[in-house]
Amino acid sequence: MMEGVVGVVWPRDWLGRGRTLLASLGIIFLTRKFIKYRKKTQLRREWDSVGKDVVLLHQFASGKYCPNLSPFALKLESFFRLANIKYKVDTKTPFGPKGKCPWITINGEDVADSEFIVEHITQRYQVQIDARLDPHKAATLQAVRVLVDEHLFWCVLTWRYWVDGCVTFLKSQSFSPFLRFVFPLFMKSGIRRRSREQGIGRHTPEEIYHICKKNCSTLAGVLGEDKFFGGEEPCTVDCAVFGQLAQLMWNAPGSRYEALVTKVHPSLARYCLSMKEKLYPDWNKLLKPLSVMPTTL
Ligand SMILES: N[C@@H](CCC(=O)N[C@@H](CS)C(=O)NCC(=O)O)C(=O)O
Repeated sequence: MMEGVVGVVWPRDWLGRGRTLLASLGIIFLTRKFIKYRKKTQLRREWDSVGKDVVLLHQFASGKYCPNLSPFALKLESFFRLANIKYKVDTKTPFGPKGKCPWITINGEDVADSEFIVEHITQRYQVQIDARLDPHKAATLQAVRVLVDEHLFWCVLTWRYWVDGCVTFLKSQSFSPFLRFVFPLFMKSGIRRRSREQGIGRHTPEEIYHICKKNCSTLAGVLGEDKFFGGEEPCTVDCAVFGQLAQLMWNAPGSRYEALVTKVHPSLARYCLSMKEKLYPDWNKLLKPLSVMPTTL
């Protein structure tokens, strides 16, 4: 009897065996597809349960000193707070339809890319926080936004993961011992390759620092004596600037990159503290584990 079953499942001829192998691969493929589909349906149900018109922000878990290691996630969370948009956070699925973090789900619809999300929410909720900006100021701030999101970001990313090999960065995160071990293995080579493709990775570490310093000096110049980039009150672009500068201020402890905001341009550190005070009365509660870094200027 047993032999008979074996004979059917694993026959003697190669054609029969090939058929069995093909059928097995088909079953594995379909099972994986089914598991993936079920998981997605379950997740979708969870995401939809946040309620109508509530934004679900998918992002990474908090760090020790700063609510997010992703400048773009911090940008969005700051924007939702500034614009009084109801939101909840999901840290289980940080990577969205474009393979990047952050992204959002709202009323069953997924939107990816922080800037598209800002535009989407601004339009949908008729957000008016930039209404007081004159066209010249608004245009200048857009240029500042591109500077931080597309240029400063690459300097910090390349230094954090490749040049510094994640050493300083890991001090600011509450990763598990396993993640602490594997994270640099992947990130170092991955970011090296991508930074080289982008272009910044072709510069020396000194040159990358120089570019970052120049960016910070430009930001300090634009900020001038103002409290926020938007003036007396923050505007949408402040959220992007804060998201990026917070990475230097809180996620680069003891490094010369941190010193760019705390020592070289203390007006930028004061700015970070003003944004934190304005938008995050619960800052310390968001951190994981609760640990407050002294911020003396
Ligand atoms: N343009 C995107 C950039 C998002 C982005 O680069 N996110 C990083 C985390 S800070 C990411 O997901 N990286 C993963 C990857 O590129 O594979 C946005 O504004 O949302």
